[in-house]
Amino acid sequence: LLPTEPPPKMGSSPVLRKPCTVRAAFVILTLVLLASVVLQAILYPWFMGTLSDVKTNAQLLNGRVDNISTLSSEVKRNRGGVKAAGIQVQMVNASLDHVHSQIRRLETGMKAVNAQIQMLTRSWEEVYSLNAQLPELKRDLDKASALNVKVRGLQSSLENISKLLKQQNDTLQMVSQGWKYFKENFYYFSHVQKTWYSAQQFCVSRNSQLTSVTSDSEQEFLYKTAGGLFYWIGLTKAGTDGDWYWVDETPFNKVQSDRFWIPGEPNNLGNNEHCANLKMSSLQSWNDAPCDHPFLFICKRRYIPSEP
Ligand SMILES: [Ca+2]
Repeated sequence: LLPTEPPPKMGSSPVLRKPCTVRAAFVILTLVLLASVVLQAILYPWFMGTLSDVKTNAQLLNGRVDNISTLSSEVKRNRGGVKAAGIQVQMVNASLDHVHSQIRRLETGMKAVNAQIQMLTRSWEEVYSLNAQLPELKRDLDKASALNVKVRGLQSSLENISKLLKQQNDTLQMVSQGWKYFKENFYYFSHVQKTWYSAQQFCVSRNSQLTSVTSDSEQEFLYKTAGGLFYWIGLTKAGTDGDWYWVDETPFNKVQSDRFWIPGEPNNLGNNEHCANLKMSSLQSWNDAPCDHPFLFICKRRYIPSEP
């Protein structure tokens, strides 16, 4: 703040110039001091005001710095929060992926369910269609049942026809061998004469017996076929004084058989007539005769249909 010393004036002597210089310096110094005081009086308030402003600004700056620090710590805290939030976001993303996969699975399931529903719908339509056809099917079934009954009837008829044919075939075979058929029995009228016992043996060898007679019709058939010739029948006595019996084990009915004897027979002539024979061509045609007498004879075999 001190003014620079003015340069020395040229052309004066150093002795004359010395008091002037001191005064000038004194004046200048005084001026300077005054100027300094004035300046201080003027500048000091301004300087203090400026200093106060600087302090205020410094306080503001401090406050801002504090704010910045606070913000920084908050930023740090927020960073932790952001990290946690990042982890949460990752977890949420993972959950979302899981949910998406669940949704995809559900979609697949829904497609399968839809396919099943369509299939069931088609099946139901088929069932409905079949249901509509039921009355017609029932009518067809009724017809089939009726036909089945007819078929069974025809089958039964065929079986009967088959039995009859078999019977006829058996009859024809027997007839071709000389047997005669009458009311479910075959009869063989011999062409040679034998004693009663030999005749019975012959019949047995042909799977038959000397004939029994159990009805008028059978008696009529026999005597008419015999034609008046003598034929042994299967009636004989148990011992010389025993009862008459049929050799084929048919029970002998003495009362009903009386009408088949020739009147006056059996007379057991010579106490030697123990076998019976046809002698007359009539219902009353039986006679007792000696068993060892040779006569024609009649064998009888019951017709038993053979299995087809
Ligand atoms: Ca006699």
